Amino acid sequence: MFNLILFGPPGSGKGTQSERLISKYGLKHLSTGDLLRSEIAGQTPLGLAAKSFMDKGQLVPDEVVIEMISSALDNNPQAHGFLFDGFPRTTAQAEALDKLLNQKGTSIVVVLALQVSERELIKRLLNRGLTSGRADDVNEEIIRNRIAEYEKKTAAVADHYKKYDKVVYIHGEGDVDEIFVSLSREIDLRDR
Ligand code: B4P
Repeated sequence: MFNLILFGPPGSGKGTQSERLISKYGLKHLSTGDLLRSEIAGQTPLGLAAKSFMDKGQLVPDEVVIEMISSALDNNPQAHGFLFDGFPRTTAQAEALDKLLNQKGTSIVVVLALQVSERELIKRLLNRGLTSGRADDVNEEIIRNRIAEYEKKTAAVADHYKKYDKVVYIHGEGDVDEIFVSLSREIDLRDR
């Protein structure tokens, strides 16, 4: 089983590159952002609770997100591997993920970390806000909150996986196709 984490700050291209990678490698895409937005659209109790955090640019509580991923793993027993997008976002989430995968006799093979400057992140997210309808993309203050949450809580996830020598940094600015080639090269290097 080939499991990878696509890692990086908000707007670094995780969603964009995930779409391409799952179609090339046949992985099951697990995006906590997408899962949460679908709970919001369905007006479920989980979605209603998550919305207040997301609209402010804050992280949703760990236990909510971990439970959601745990169910998604259980619901996809036939998957050849998972691409985790936007998860884990805290060290507690990373430890929980390692444990869940371990119980299934598997683990994370590689963490591909996209690097993009803050100026470019803000530009991309404001631009997406023009058409996405996402409440967390329209306002620069909320975008800055999301980047601050990333620095405060999420950057440490890379340190967690560095202990196991699993992190590879990828330059995430420039042509989407070229970034995809760089990501694919790292996946191809690791025996599937
Ligand atoms: P996410 O849905 O994960 O939102 P994101 O980080 O903004 O997405 P992404 O990084 O994938 O966007 P992309 O670059 O593809 O999370 C939203 C919220 O959900 C969080 O703030 C949090 O509240 C909550 N949440 C999610 N997961 C959670 C968790 N595990 N724990 C707690 N809370 C959680 O796209 C950005 C834009 O850049 C697009 O418009 C794209 O077209 C553009 N772009 C991409 N690549 C480009 C390139 N190379 N050049 C130019 N533009 C590019």
